[in-house]
Amino acid sequence: MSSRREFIRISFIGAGVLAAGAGTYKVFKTLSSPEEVKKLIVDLKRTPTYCEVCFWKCAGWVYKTSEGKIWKIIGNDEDQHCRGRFCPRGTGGVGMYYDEDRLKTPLIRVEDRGRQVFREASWDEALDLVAGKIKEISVKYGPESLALFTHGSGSSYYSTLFKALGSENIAEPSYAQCRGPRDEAFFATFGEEVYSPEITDIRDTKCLVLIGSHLGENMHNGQVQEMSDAIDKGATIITVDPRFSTAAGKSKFWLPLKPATDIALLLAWMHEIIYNEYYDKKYVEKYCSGFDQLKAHVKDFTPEWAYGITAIRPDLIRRTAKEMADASPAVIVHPGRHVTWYGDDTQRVRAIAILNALLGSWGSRGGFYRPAKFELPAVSLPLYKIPSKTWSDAFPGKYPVASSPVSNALIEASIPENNPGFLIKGWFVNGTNLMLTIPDQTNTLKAIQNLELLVAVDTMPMEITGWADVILPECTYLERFDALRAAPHRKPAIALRMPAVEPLNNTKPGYWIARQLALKLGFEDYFPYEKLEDQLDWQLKKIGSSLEEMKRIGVKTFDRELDDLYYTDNEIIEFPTDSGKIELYSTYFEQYGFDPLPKYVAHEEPPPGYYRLNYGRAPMHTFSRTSNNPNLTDLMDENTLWINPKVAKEWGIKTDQMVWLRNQDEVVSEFPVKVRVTERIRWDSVYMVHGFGHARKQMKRCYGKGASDTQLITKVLNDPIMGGTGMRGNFVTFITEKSETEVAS
Ligand SMILES: Nc1nc2c(c(=O)[nH]1)N[C@H]1C(S)=C(S)[C@@H](COP(=O)(O)OP(=O)(O)OC[C@H]3O[C@@H](n4cnc5c(=O)[nH]c(N)nc54)[C@H](O)[C@@H]3O)O[C@H]1N2
Ligand SMILES: Nc1nc2c(c(=O)[nH]1)N[C@H]1C(S)=C(S)[C@@H](COP(=O)(O)OP(=O)(O)OC[C@H]3O[C@@H](n4cnc5c(=O)[nH]c(N)nc54)[C@H](O)[C@@H]3O)O[C@H]1N2
Ligand code: SF4
Ligand SMILES: [Mo]
Repeated sequence: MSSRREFIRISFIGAGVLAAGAGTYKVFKTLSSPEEVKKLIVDLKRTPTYCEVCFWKCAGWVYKTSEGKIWKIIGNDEDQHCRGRFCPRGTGGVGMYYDEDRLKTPLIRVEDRGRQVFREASWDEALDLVAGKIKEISVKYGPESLALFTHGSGSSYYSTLFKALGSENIAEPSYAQCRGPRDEAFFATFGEEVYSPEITDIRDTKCLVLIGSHLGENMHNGQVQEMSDAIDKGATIITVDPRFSTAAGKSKFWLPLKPATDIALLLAWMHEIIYNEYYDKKYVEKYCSGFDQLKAHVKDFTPEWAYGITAIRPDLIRRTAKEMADASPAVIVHPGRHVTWYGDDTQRVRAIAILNALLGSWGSRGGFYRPAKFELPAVSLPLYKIPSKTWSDAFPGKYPVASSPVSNALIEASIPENNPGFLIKGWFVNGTNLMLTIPDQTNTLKAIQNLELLVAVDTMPMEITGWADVILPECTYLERFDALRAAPHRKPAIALRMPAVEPLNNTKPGYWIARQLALKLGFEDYFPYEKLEDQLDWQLKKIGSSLEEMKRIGVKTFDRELDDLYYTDNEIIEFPTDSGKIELYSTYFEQYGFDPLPKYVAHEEPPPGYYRLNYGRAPMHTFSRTSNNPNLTDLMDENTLWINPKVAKEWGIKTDQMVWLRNQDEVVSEFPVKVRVTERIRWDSVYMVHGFGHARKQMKRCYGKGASDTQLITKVLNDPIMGGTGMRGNFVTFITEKSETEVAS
């Protein structure tokens, strides 16, 4: 098979609530959109949007008061992503607009990096400076020495600009810090990935297996609502998590495995399912290749073998394997989303993909459905220059299966000591707070210090902006048009985002910023529309709609071309893999020198007195982006450190006590964090919610609140297959008292 890098198959066809943990439920209930509220406000002026508080991109309505102030955002009933209800974060998105600490005007650094002193500038001056520097770097070192780090809706505009410049160094943290291993693992197995929103048919499932996916805290809206429905309909939930997550509280089986041992459990499940002949024989015979090799491979991986590794009792492994088999094919072993944990993540998710194939869930009702995506007409642009070097030439041969640029590889390529094939000299950072997003902060700073240009486009004075030479303030999603949302789902659909209000202060939409830079750089042909809304109207008219119509309805859903949400009995399917089959044995990985079948390899354990640093999500926050949001800080204004009672007793630590953390590399948390003593975490780990411990005083509400997991993730377990940054191999110990000088430093 040709590498996915050259060949990404677009395989789309044709054009709640989790009543989990009382806390989650209550928040969702009070903040979402009860019918009474909807009735009350239906006559008021409303504008459509899709949410930018996370990447589920729920479509909703923004309502304003009679004075024209944004009052409330609620879900659009027509939208498959949210089914008429927003999650607490989406509802609280209004706070992004009202946050008084927002960036207000372009800023230019006046002192060296590290001394965060800026002066205000006009857009013209700031953009002239950026365009001039981009041109200079591009001429001096070649356009490949420029890298774009980007996340969120604006990505497409800056990507166009970069491709016009001749650089394909365009990385999103949602690949190598998030779902990259999963995408490559499913691609190797089925020739297809699981997309976003995931194509999990949770609505109709009889058994949902969550391996570290903490739905209910991970508040991906549609999935959480469908999970709640499935539970109501009697589905079995099996949660594998060393922590008693909200989802574990809703599960028939909670398997509190020893961290980092999932592959052993997955192999034992395969053993049970194959050797008891629980697997879907017809499906496997018809669609899969490599069964005999898999059978031989898992021969010795008995539940007893796995017990010694995972601490999950053999009878529990057997019962849960049977439970999955009984539900087959209406069973989902969830692929997860943030899967960059231990460096063997692609192989772990491969094991998950194989298990789904054995159970016949791929293409089955209650398993994985076939997505449909609306293909919008594209504006024709001049051809892009073919770059002479791309990100993979920086370290030839590294991460051969990565199908998207690896953000951390671009950072490595910005450090001369690493002897990259070419050196990156300028970063353009849009909508990603790299300092809290990429592990090993010292390394990121080292890279930054070698740059000749760092531009940050953001809405808030986040950590990354402090290191920028030029800060460009974007207006929030509530104040701008963006590209039409056309994400895959059961039915093809499109959604419109338009401004509910004028941009506050001197902020501008992403499209405008990218286009102005393009004009200054001589690439106006790539941005043929002065205003994005004119382009949207052109696209919409081509498909028989219009901007006017979309302003009225917000979301337009289309029928599928064929009635083929699931495979049918007589269907002959050629999977886009080498063999045309679902590859239980991956010839694709083998070809690149990686294990064709997943293996369990033991990971390092915490040294005495240290605990594995575990992290995750809270229902009312998204990463670091919401920590200063006035509405959401009202609900949760700091993270806490979960400690098992046994450990707390050993250390004499009590709930609400403040502690600092020191990791295996002697890094001490900048701020103390409040302890929560709870049985819900194993004795060998501690847990905190990601996104807190902000160090910028400009963000008054969140400065110094809680601790930053990222600061303590100095050891990165790189996935050799696709470059993912495994972040769960860090160990911390407690500092219960710090001298005043230590605290001040
Ligand atoms: N330690 C640790 N690291 C992680 C994770 C973790 O759990 N722990 N999670 C990983 C995962 S799964 C992911 S997907 C990534 C997420 O990584 P990021 O997307 O970088 O996460 P955020 O911290 O939310 O940073 C978003 C930035 O965008 C800005 N922003 C918000 N809205 C807009 C907008 O409309 N326009 C612009 N221009 N900027 C905007 C915010 O102010 C913020 O600075 O992080 C990864 N890194
Ligand atoms: N509220 C909210 N929801 C979000 C987000 C958000 O910021 N806020 N971000 C969204 C994004 S981009 C992503 S990628 C997802 C991420 O969310 P998910 O993909 O669901 O989860 P992870 O962050 O990978 O995993 C967190 C869980 O893994 C468990 N865990 C830790 N170590 C192990 C282990 O060794 N084995 C097993 N089996 N489990 C382990 C933790 O205890 C925790 O419960 O969330 C999405 N949803
Ligand atoms: S899940 Fe919540 S935060 Fe994410 S897009 Fe939907 S409403 Fe917004
Ligand atoms: Mo993510």
